[in-house]
Amino acid sequence: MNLAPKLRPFWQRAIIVPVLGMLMIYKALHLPTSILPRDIKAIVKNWHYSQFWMVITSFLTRAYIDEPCTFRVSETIPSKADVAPEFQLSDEQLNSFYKNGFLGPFDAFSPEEMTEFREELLASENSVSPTYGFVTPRDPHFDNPRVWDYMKSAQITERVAQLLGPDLLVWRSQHFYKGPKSPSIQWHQASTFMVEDYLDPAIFPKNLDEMFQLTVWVAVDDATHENGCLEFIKGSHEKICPINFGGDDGFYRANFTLEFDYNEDQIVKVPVRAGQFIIFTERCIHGSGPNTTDSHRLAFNMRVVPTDVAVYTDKEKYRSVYNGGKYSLKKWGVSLLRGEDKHQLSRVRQPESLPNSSELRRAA
Ligand SMILES: O=C(O)CCC(=O)C(=O)O
Ligand SMILES: [Fe+2]
Repeated sequence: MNLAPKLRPFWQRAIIVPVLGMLMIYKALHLPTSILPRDIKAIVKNWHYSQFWMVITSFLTRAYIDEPCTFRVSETIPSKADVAPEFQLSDEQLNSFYKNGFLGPFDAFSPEEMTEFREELLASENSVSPTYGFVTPRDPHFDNPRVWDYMKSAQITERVAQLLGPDLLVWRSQHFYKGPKSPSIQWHQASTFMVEDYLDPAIFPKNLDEMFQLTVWVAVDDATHENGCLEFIKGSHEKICPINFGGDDGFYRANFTLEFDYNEDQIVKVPVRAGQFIIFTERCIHGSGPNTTDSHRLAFNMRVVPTDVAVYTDKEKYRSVYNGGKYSLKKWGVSLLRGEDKHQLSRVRQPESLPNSSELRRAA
């Protein structure tokens, strides 16, 4: 079933809305889900009543962008891992992260390193992913050892550990090629479905109110006001907002507008130079402006969870709402980024590193 968030013709809505009404009643009556077709079962099992209610009462014009949840900010914000002094976040930085939902930029790689890496990424931009069997920006860390080595840089892992804990997994990465004169990536946020499909969550945190995942976004080109640096609505990570289907904005193939009130002074644009990174929670509303220049803006990200968060569990494939295509997860697995995985909740695939990469880095 294609549940891409778009405004459907009236006749389709007139069919889908009563069906969703029946599914909500089915859920409320705790009727057996094992007899239902897979996609229908997923909706009955995974959707909260508030998700059904919003879609039904709006006649399929509004929906939560992701699983509804609120973020509980605690009074004291301790660092969650002991790290070497050079990587230690100050109390001010820790507080700022929890207050705003993002932190950075931090230095990780030199602009010279990024120049070389940029050429490599551009050369592989249109090549078929050995992991998925088609051209996709998803998960370059499985097939490009340099990407994996960059992700494992202590500059990154030691900062993230203080926010998420000592034992960390990467479950997804992506490169972002924003071409010359290309449109914005509109405001969005995510919790557990991770804007991938609307049937199953991708990640399964034990407590939705906690910080259960972070994104690390690394600039390969300088990201500027002109070519579309990342932008955040500070403090918006408290709750997941609804979207209105339709509108002018487009996020890949979907078409929606996020519903939220904010003041202009809550918008923070974060220009960075090549080799710097930003850490943020995907719950914080973010996006990036249009690229108005004649050159590209390249970046890559990774999604990090503590080892007590399961990912995909038994899921074998998913249909990406935004990137398009059916992804077989046969060759996918979580990759240990730092510490140890005592929980072993998900399938594992440890990417290869470049030969002698850690020795090289230590020597540098
Ligand atoms: O690269 C961008 O402009 C958007 C990145 C983003 O949304 C993400 O990394 O979650
Ligand atoms: Fe995002």
